[in-house]
Amino acid sequence: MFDKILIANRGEIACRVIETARRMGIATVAVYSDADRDALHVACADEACHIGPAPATESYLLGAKIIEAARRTGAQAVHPGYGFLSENAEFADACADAGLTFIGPPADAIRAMGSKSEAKALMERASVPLVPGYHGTDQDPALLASEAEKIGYPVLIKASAGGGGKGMRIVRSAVEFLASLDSAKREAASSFGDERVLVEKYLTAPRHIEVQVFADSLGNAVYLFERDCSVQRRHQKVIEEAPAPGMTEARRAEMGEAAVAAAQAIGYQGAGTVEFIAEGEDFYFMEMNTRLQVEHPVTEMITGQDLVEWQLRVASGEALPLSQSELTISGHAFEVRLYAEDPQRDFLPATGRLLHFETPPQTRHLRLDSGVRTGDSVTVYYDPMIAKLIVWDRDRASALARLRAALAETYIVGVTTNTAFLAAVAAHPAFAEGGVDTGFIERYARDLLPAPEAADDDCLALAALAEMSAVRREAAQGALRSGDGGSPWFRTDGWRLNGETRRHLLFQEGEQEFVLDIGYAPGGGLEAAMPGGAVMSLRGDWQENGHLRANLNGRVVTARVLHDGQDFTVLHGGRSHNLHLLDPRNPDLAGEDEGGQLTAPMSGKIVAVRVEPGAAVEQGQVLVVLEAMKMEHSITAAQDAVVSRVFFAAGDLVEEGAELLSLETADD
Ligand code: MV4
Repeated sequence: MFDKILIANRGEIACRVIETARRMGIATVAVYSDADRDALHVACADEACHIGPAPATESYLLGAKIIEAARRTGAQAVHPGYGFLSENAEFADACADAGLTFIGPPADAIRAMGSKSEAKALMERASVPLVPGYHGTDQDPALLASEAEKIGYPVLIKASAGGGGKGMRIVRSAVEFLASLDSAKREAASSFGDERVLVEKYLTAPRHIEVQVFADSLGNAVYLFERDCSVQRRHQKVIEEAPAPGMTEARRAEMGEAAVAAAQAIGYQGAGTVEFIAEGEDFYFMEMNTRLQVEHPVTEMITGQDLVEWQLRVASGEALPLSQSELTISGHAFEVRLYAEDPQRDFLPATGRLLHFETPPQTRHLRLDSGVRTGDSVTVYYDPMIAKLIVWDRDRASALARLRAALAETYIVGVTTNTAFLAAVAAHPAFAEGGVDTGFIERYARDLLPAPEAADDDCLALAALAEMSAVRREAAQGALRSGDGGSPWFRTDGWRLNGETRRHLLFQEGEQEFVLDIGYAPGGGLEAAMPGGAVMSLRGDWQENGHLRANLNGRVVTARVLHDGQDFTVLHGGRSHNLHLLDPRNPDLAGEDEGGQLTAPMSGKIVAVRVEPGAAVEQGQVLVVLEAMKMEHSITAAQDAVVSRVFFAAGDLVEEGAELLSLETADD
């Protein structure tokens, strides 16, 4: 076994690998960019090497820097995690050339699965079931059209070099074929530098079922059963589970054996995933991922195995820890990916500092794989995944109940997240039924993306209690400092020296405003007239753990209220509300004129700056094009103006709210 390994990754997967290495007594070396000096993965490792500036192309994607770091620290092997260099055959070769073990498959196995059409040809020879279609080298459009006719419409044109949905075109009838072929070829050429395509029967409502495989260097190979990852949004997985709902023992063995055959056909070693799409009784090979995947924890939960430990054993030349007959499934597991993104704004990635990050405590039923902690920032430089929440229980229904409960007790403040969206998916009756297909999210988008609910009376009452108790505490501290123990501030009946026994509290949330009229009640506690007219009696105490335990009209409610100056975040009932208290003595400049500058509406990359300083622009004219989450957004002039300064250029990464350019308008 290795004495020391280097982890060529960051975030949760780097932490995950370090954890197993530590348990096995293997020393760890982390690598980090400028943006990750204080990151959790650096703190967890025994040693760490700086490898460059924040952009991944200048740090985590630079194989030479990573190999140099391994040399310098005496690491014997490199774990690539997922993403970055994990499926880069040249990097795997470079590791071998430097005398380092790449903890992953042989470079040639990565290459064999890199091309879709070559992979299909290999799989065909290994008798792995393929979607009916054409994946030959002759690319004559007339031939492709006649193949489409043979397959029968609808068909799907895919880029041979592609993956992940890029360059795909659905063709519903023969009249559309040649036009779709042209556009698929153009996209394939620009995305992959290779315009070759293949044509397949298009399955309209498939499920995504993938099989975990493992092979060692001694010729053994096993499957660790399947994961169902059908709940996806634009090819991004949202919830994964194991085992797949409705899977029979016979089908499981059939798919598992096909997956093992696929791995053996390319001389595979290490952890791999064979992806299938399944419809009805049929399943077909899609692609093979030659890495440990994000969703591997659900497999670990149902098999009781540590897949990183398996990877380390196999890479160091040991045999697989278990044979096929020794592997069994116990219970059911779900994983959700908590992302910094805004479901209300087309899931645009969000950035910011995690002011508060809270999940229920980890138990054998709940696992949290995270690469960040409270106080860390989510930046534009890397994938915005915050953590993975994984639950396990004896059966699917119990595990799903645990997932819902865990999401209801997950509170993240400081960055917008998909937590409420995940909770809506987990709560959906069609998902509870099990066995949804890849169209689930689109089909139920209306249920899953409800308009955000306004703060209700309970939420406002909790914020008001926090404000009133803060005022009382400040006053009490003032009295203590002045040694005036008999100060009327200590009285709880609301008597006030300045006679201010009632207050109007004006809370703002987004565009909405809420006014409460609150005061001390004659019998003790507080009484508030709520915005809708209801009257509530309120009492509350802060508990040791920072929770506010309140009594609202006789109901006992426990919530977390984070209070920072005029800003209150109320975390209650699985929802989070940000309320801003308008201070009557120091009113904010509401409706401040921001005409003089133009800021980035979201974090992303500048694709083009269409104007120069001095340019006169018209209302509606495109000034800057910003790319975020693989989509382009045009930023236009709100009124006629002259550009005075431009702060960024094409290729720059910008954070949400960054000033892009300054404008002079006629009335300035
Ligand atoms: C398909 C398909 C239907 N029929 N192939 C999407 C990305 C790539 N991994 C393969 N994909 C698909 N290939 C045929 N012949 C539907 C998809 C597909 C999909 C597959 C798995 C999970 C989610 C998906 C979402 C949309 C489309």
